[in-house]
Amino acid sequence: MTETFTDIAAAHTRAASGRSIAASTRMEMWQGLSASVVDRIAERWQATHEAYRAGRRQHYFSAEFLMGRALLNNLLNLGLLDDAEAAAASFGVELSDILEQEPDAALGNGGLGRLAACFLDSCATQDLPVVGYGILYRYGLFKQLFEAGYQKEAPDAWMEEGYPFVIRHEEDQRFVTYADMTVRAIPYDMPITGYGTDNVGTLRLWRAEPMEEFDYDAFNSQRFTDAIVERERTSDISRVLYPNDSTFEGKVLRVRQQYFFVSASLQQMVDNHIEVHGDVTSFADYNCIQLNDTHPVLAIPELMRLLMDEHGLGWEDAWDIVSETFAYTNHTVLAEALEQWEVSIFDRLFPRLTEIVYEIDRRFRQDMSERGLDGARIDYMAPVSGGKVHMAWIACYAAFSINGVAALHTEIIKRETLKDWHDVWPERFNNKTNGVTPRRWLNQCNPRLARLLTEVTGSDDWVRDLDVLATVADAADDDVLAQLMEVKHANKVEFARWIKDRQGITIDPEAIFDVQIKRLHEYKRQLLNIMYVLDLYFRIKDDPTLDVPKRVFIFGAKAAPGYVRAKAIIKLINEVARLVNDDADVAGRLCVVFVENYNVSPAEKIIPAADVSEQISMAGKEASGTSNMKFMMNGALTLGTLDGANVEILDAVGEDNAYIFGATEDELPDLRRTYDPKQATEQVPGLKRVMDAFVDGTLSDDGSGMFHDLHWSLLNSNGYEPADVYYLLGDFAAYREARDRMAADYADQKSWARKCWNNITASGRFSSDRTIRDYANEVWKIAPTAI
Ligand code: Z15
Repeated sequence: MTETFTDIAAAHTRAASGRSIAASTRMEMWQGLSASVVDRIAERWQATHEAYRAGRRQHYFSAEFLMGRALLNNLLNLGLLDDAEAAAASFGVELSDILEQEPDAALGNGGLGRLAACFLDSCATQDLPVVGYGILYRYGLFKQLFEAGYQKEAPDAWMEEGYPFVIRHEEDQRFVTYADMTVRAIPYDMPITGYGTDNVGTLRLWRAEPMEEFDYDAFNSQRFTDAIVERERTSDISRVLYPNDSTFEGKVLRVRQQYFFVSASLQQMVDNHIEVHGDVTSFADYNCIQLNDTHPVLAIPELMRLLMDEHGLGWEDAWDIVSETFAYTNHTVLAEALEQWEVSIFDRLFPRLTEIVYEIDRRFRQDMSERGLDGARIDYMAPVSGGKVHMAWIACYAAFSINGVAALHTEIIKRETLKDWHDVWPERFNNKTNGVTPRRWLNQCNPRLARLLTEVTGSDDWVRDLDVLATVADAADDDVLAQLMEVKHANKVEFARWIKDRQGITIDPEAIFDVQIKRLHEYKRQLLNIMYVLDLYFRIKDDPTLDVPKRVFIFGAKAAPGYVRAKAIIKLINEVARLVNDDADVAGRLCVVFVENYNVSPAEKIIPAADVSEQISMAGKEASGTSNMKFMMNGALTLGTLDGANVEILDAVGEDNAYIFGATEDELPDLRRTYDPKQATEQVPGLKRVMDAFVDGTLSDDGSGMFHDLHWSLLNSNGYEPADVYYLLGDFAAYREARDRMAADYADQKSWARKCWNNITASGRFSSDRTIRDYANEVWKIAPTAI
């Protein structure tokens, strides 16, 4: 008799709990269902490894993979949802309750890490021979708590209760050597299922462990604690994800992490290549590596080392291979994100790599002077200068492809950030506009909309080919639009219930849900958003008869623990929330919600319920943005600046279907020349009142002075940056006008619904399937390989 999924899930649940199903916890049921999924795909996973083994393959190197939850995603990909429902029913619980047990795998900070996760999904769905490589952090991104409105951080021990979706492969261990220690790198593989395919991709995450379980001599000779300490020092390497997003912090442990995972991954790749193809000379014909930002750039000197020191190649032959292997993605133009390591740190940790980096530097300088570049320019571009190793410059020199992540961003790096490299090698530069996976970000998180789209298009083909939606762009009659609004309304009701449960806040589903969710950073201008909220609050206080549509302002954001001003903005938003939510004069009209501990799974609840997508970074600063695409797919309208991928969203939907405001990237330099934030404060309607509220006691920072600092930074230069660096006061009037107009437009529900439909059906080009197809065809040169 064949075993049903329920039988298998029950067996795995009992194995996890050691008890009867009736006595098992829902967490143990989650373990049981998850183990059943792994059981179900094991044979195909093996077959996929074998199918990819001998052909050309792609390797995605990233310090971050922000995976979120895995179980529901896998059930949907494998067509197991009904089976899982049946299993849960037989256990006497709701499947949704089981799914809610799963911790987020938050092995990333924000956009860059989540992009890597979307890419893996698209590679698997399109049968592409791609493996992701990263670090199995024991602690993912910190948990955010609010205490008296302040952000507090708590450790995220996400695997502590066991995690069935990673499989340890002891037999595939490698050793990574630093000047002062050697550590074991043990791979843990996560299966990446695709939608509607049998192929199963792989994410390989390395964990650091001591060479010996224990130093037994030390252990047995009264030096017990020394033996433990040594253990801890090696395991330190994969202990924690650094919580900075787009800011460089020159910590030794961080560069150890970087070397750790690239060295282990390259050793394995080279070994595999030799095993299959006999020797290392054809390595670049079969292997390509995408560097997700500069975090894995040590792979460049490390591959040189392996080819020369371990496999006997000379410099030229090794460099030929290296320069045909690597492609580099740049994700930011912010200067503070550029990785520049002290040469002394390099020297202390990896002397051989330092030698190689110096030789790369020497040859680079020679090459450039032969091309006729002047000394100052060569020194600026050199891999080593001013006592620093410049990771981006090494990447630009060695990589055959350099790409930005949205059209505008790629133009800016060509023109400014990486101009000197573009002058020398224009052919290396290309754009790959980001995308997001429609599996997680539409089909999975928004089942009501998914059903409607399947009904209108006649099949679920759109889940694998989002361009299908364009064929029904004009098919929305009044009935479809009414259904669309019903879907949105139901999602808002569900979100309201969720936030009530989670944070005790009551919100009105009839209100406009206006959302900004992303890392807290000054350039993203959450401060501008909350300033508008304050302004609107004062306008209603001044004139209670003012006709303003009901609004719920939703925020979600983590600040890097050391980013003082970002933390001040969090406190400020929480204080405005308190002011507004406690004031009976605006009750039922305005409400501010700060979703605590924003992460992938909260995003899956928030986005389907959103009406307005806030994408308000100062033009030129947000490389792409990816939440903008998720909102669009789920029928929220963009309120944004012409920045990053917003430009392409506007292009896709047309200006009647998006709300664009503010200074553009090319206007800003001129505007800045005459810009006076003090004058703006006096002259722009509403601004003075808002600015005063920072410092006149309306909002309390408990005497810390942090609100004074925010106020001060908007009005004064600190000597090396201008006042109001991110042009909040300059864009305030335009933002207010666009946001007011947008809210007024919401009243015409039918015309609003039409805009939402236009956004959804135009979102095909923002599927990461499109992005990945472009990488595969234009950079990686790999083809789908179905098992
Ligand atoms: C990060 O999340 C991003 C850029 C970085 O340089 C680092 Cl270190 C982290 C983001 C960009 O800010 C965002 O605009 C982009 O959409 C995302 O990467 C993915 O490319």
